[in-house]
Amino acid sequence: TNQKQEPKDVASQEGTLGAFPPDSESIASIIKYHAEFTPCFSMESFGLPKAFYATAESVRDMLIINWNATYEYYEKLNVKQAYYLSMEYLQGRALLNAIGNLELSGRYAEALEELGHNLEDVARQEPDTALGNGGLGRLASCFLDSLATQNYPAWGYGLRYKYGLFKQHITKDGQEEVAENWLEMGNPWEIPRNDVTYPVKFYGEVISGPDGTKQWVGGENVTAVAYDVPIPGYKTKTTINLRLWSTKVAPQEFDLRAFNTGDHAKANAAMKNAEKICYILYPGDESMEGKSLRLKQQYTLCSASLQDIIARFERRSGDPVNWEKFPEKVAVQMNDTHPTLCIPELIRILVDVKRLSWKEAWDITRRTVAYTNHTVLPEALEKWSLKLIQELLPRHVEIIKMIDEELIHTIIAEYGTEDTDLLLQKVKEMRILDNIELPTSVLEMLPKSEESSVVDHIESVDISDKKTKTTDKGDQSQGLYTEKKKEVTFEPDPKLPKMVRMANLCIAGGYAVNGVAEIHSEIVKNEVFNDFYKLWPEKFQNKTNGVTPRRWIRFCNPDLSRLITKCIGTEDWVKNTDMLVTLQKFADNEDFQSEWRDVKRRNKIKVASFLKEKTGYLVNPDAMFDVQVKRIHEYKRQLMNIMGIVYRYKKMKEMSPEERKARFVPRVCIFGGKAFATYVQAKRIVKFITDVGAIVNRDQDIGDLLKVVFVPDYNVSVAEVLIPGSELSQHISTAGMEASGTSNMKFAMNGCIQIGTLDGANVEIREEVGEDNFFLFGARAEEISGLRKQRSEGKFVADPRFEEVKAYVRSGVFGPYNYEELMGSLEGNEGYGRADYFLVGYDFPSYIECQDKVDEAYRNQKRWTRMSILNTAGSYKFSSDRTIHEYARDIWRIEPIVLP
Ligand code: HBZ
Repeated sequence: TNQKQEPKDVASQEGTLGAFPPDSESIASIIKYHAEFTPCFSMESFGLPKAFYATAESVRDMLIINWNATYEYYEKLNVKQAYYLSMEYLQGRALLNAIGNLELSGRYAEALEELGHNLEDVARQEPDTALGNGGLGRLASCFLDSLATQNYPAWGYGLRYKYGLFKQHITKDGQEEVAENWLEMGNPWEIPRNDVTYPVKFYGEVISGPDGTKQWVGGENVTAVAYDVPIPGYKTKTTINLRLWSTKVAPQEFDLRAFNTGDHAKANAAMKNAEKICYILYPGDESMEGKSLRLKQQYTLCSASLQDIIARFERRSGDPVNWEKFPEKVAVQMNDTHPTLCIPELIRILVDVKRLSWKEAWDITRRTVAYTNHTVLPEALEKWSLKLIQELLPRHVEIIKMIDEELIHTIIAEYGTEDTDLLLQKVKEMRILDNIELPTSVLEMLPKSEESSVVDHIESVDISDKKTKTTDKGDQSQGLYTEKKKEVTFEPDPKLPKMVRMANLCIAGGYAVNGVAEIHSEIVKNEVFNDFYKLWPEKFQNKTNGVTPRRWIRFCNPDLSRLITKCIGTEDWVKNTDMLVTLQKFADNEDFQSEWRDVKRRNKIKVASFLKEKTGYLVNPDAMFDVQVKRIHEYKRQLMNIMGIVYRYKKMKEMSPEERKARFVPRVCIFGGKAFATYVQAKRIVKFITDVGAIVNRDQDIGDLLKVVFVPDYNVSVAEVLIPGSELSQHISTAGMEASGTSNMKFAMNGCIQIGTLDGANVEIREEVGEDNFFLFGARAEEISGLRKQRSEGKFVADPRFEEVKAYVRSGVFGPYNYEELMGSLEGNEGYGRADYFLVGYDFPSYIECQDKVDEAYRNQKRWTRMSILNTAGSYKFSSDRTIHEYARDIWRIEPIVLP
């Protein structure tokens, strides 16, 4: 028969942390079993790709045992579960993380040795799971690790994009994007659940029943299929789930008749249309086309996940279902506004399908859903065209309109109808719907048009009738996120699109709203969403981000981890980072310092060989490794970094070799990060950095004193190599613009000292590691708007050193490429993306002066090592275990459940 033989070792496993963890011999036999019986590769050889695949499948077996046990236990106890809904997860590689969490790394290394392979080489075969753009997606992945490790009953929901974040090639023209086909060889970690499917509908129409019920009918139907990715906790049996949805054509949509009559194109169209939804990750950070597809993606995530959550709730409650209890069993966290449609979708299911009243459904929703904000940049706050939503999701528009109406009534209750000017201004700014007439129920409460002072100047407007004549009011409807305009009118401007502001919907529909670092949460409360804060102060919270110490110290930096464990006397710090504070006592201990430096040097050597392999550049491991890795964005100011380097280079060139050596510490300046494909200015910055590198790196006068390297295709795995081997890391965003940052935390954990502005989590990192161990420069958040104003009034006088750098670049030293757009963006008085909106020129002098202090500190290696140790010691707060604990306690109200 072709029946598969289950190897005894797996079948008899009581979970990998049970009484009999497999020894290396049985692991080797399980790996061989998979290579033979679940082959994804040809049979002749047992090369590295096949070895990786079979190894991963053997690990997956163990994870499935724990996954099942966890699932059954939650089911039995009917516990409250949190669900993290995110359009992005940046999981990176899973193999070393999984066997590390299962405490089987040593045995796996031995097993593979027996089979003729080296574990590290095998692990490098794994492609990065890059279903995200940057910080927001990586945060979601760190959260999953912390949830599992701390035994919290929680799941992640996301989309299984066929193509993840693009691969970045660096060519002579700068960045080139190449599709990332991460599923090409199959994905050993996923468990397809062909029986877990839900219908997802688009378009169609809403029909009303005689009893006032609504039905959404017709349209296009696709099927969402669940793919489960087990997420193991560290040293615990708890294995939670990341459920990713893929889409396929719904059976009724496939036109067999067309196919049979030879119209293959027609028959295929529906299939392609359905599959297209999960083809490709939407690259964030900037707007682009394909909006309808993106909205379909967002809705697919919300609809499939909620149907799944509701089905589980119903199954676990038994008959009859008490819907009142839904919020006691379910908490839904929206990772930014991308899953906002959760709100109307939950209401739709409860009202249209489960037949609850509007009031009941709205009440349940407002006790179930919570929202995390990750940005205050006006252009990044999502707005959707009402027309598009109307077309795609007609029933949801009705629901959103009802929520909007309810919100307006709340605003009226708050401000009264006495001062119409004020009331209308608040309504206009806080409404969910932008540039849309007011609902009749609201108009009825307001004084008639002729009594209203604000509409005096508008001719022939009959508000109660909603017939309006238009006047040219310019850009008023954009008022909420940009400048507040004084004039308030009722009538929509036909020249402006009607929009839905997703953040406003999240705040109205969610029971909690949180920012991701203290300074960011303050800006959310006191500036961007201040009106909402005044209305519902109890909703607003801060949850400072964190990163998992498993991936970001224990596994990526084994040498440092060993040293820390030796110093603390236990490995428990990996689960309880508060213990890292103990390192403070050893900061001045010479022996400890010297061991600490040795570890760093070994990691730097690894970085050096990595750079050689990826870029061809040879760097000196004794130079200071100075790193800026993150998405390329103007507000993150990679441009300031490279201009600082150009200044340094120019000064070096002006000096004699002796002077140069005495004045500057040798540095290897490393950049990495992807620019959004159509973000032209960001791509120019990439090109500029690589051009500077090309000139500086071959300059014989300079030699090892300065190297500039752009690492291509920065991703999670590259970060795991670079961060442990870095010494200085740059977090230099214009103050008030970086919500939190999370790589700053990873660098601190790995003993890197930061140069940074008082922005995002830098503020808290500096507090914890101590002012003396952080290189601070630049304007503060509260000064920024004043500085921009000064500039627009032509009052800014640039530092001569800044002028000198611009002129030097323009002189053509770095090649024939036209840097005019880059340099020009730093000049003039007006406009976003121009007139040095990000204040590079203003901060430049304090930045380069601060860099001198960095050199000075580095010359004294004892001082530097002390700073480095104190950074690791002070990083204890930035474990995502702490963050998740706070979410669980303050927002989700869930308790850890330890499996028996
Ligand atoms: O979220 C980042 C913030 O910029 C960063 O400061 C913070 O630490 C991190 C986690 O809280 N935001 C993003 O990464 N945002 C995106 O990647 C994004 C993705 C899709 C979009 C918009 C933004 O449509």
